[in-house]
Amino acid sequence: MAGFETLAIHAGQPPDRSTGAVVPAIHLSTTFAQAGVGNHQGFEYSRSGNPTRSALEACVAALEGARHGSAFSSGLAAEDAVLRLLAPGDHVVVGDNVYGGTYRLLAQVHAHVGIAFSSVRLDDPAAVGAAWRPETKMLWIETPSNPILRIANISALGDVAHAHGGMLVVDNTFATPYLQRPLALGADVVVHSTTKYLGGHSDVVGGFVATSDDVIASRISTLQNSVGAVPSPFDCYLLLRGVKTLAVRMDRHCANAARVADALGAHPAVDTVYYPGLPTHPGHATAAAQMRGFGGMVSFTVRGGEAVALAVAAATELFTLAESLGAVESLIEHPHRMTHASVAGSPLAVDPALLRLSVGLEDVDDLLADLERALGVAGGR
Ligand code: P1T
Repeated sequence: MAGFETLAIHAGQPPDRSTGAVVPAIHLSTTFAQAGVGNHQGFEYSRSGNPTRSALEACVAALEGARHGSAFSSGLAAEDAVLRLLAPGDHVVVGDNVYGGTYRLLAQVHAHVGIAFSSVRLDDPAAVGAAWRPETKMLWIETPSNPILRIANISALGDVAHAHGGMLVVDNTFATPYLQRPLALGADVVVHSTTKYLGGHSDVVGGFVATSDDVIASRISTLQNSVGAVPSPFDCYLLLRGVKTLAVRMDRHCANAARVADALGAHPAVDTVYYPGLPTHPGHATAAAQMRGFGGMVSFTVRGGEAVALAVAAATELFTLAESLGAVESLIEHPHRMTHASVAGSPLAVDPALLRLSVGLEDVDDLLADLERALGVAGGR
């Protein structure tokens, strides 16, 4: 099988047979001519299937080592499709550190149709087994997790889920398939917010579901067509373009993030640094075993609590204060009030002194200078 970088550039997108174009066309057509009823060239109507989307689906599925992939209009739309695999009365065990929107989808949407959930720390597989109920069908994890970069052992948790007859879903948004391939480690389904590293340029919102299970894949594709949360052809083109450089971007994200994590760890205004590449991180050994690199996300708490955290977030200049992550430009955000506002008061609540960085691809010395200055301005020392 071809290597990752080769697949990222070529999978699902051979040169166009009729024109020789090396870049997939943006097929805007909503419908496709049929020579006779049911006699078509693989496409009928663009919600059900579109050539630009098919190229993206083949490409990202190949990167995840999956037999099937379905693209969605956002990460949450992809998650929603996966949760719709469940029926009223079913139960989900979810990691106790996940994106706020994932919690909101469970608590405010799927709970209302009878899907119960409970959260558990993932670092002890026995505790996850203990949280399993007779009606539990799914274990949902993020690793590294949003926002404090906890690491879960994918293969151990796959074993727990399978021993109970359930499925393991891994949100691979933070790692990307370049750094981690959950299906090869025993996961049943991978979900992505492609808005993040796969797009990589903060200009497209999207989601993805990858699986090698034919039954799950067929159900997801029925949901994709029946519910209709599909990405536009232009969004698919932007994602195909972004994915081509994923490997080189991730290498630099990892290198820059490691430098930032080291600098923060040595800074007197910083309390705790969360980065799985640090040997002191409790998940470091697991991350080193199941990931190719430690990723571009770094979180930290500041001494002085929320007020100092808000001041630092307002004081950085290169790190733009904004939600989202995974693109070329560096971002800073305050999870308690921003991305994780919906988990306030729940067992998933995050520390108000926490700041999250998406370390981008700028000159790392400029990034370090920006943080140093902001931590000083904010009166952290
Ligand atoms: O925003 P959307 O494309 O719908 O993806 C949702 C989502 C799913 N999974 C993870 C791990 C995520 O981080 C997200 C979105 N997260 C942010 C917008 C954020 O700033 O954390």
